[in-house]
Amino acid sequence: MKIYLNGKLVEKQDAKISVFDHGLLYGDGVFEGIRSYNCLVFKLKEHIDRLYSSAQAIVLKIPMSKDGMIKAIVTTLKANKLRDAYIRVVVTRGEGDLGLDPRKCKNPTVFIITDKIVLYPEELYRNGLSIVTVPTQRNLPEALSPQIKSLNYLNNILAKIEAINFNAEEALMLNQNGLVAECTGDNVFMVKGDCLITPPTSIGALAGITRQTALDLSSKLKLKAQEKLITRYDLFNADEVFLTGTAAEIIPVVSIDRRVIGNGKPGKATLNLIKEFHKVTKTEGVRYAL
Ligand code: PXG
Repeated sequence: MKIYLNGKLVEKQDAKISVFDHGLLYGDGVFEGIRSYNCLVFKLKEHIDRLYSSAQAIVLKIPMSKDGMIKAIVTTLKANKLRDAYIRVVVTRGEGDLGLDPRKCKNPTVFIITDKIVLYPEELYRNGLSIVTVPTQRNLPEALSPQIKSLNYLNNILAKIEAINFNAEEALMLNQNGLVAECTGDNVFMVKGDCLITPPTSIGALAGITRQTALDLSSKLKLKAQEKLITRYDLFNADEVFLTGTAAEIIPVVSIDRRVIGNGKPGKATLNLIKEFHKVTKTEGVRYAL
């Protein structure tokens, strides 16, 4: 497996970075998770724009242009002969000393890993996920913007541990006001009547790219898309609930806190949305040849 590391393709065993890299010492860096489907990189421009916005927000200058980054991603995919891939792009502050001061880090570290994707097991797409509300709240947006896809995912990892401890697949995270924010690596949606509802990003949810795709597809499903504050009460009374994310795509939720959602089976709107989503991933994206 070839890894892109600071301008070169290297073998996996040679893809090493310094223990003084601030990405490791302080979680000082940003990342993106992207997918390619049959040689089409899905929403590549959107992911690259978000990566550069995350970097801008932490005053990190990515040492290459957006076009250069796109070329590096495609080069890595080709080198690994991957038609379908999960692409992880990481930019760290780089090597510094044992102090927070980012001025000591002269060269950001850039690496790109392309690998086969491990999805949730197929039966969960057919039967739906069970999720639980966890005690760990989403980071306060006033303290650290949830729009920054930073290398510090401890907030989400603690939530994931709590979900696993309760034998659930995913954690439903609330914000400081008890409002539904998102899951640990996915946005949350509900269907009620003819409305497709997701919380606004201002309450502490990432502006997910799959989330936006689902909102864009709502009219095809004759659903009215709404960004609205939602509580657990709303989810318990929803017809359908599902999650969206680059890794999970669109996955139905059939139980929350061991309470059955809707009729306990993946709903019609969710299943139709999954179909429409697959159509988009088959036809849209940045094409590369192997
Ligand atoms: N919320 C959070 C907190 C995320 O990290 C999403 C929502 C979904 O966004 P996209 O743009 O992917 O639709 C994410 C996505 C993974 C993984 O490998 C995914 C994410 C982060 C870390 C790991 O499953 N992010």
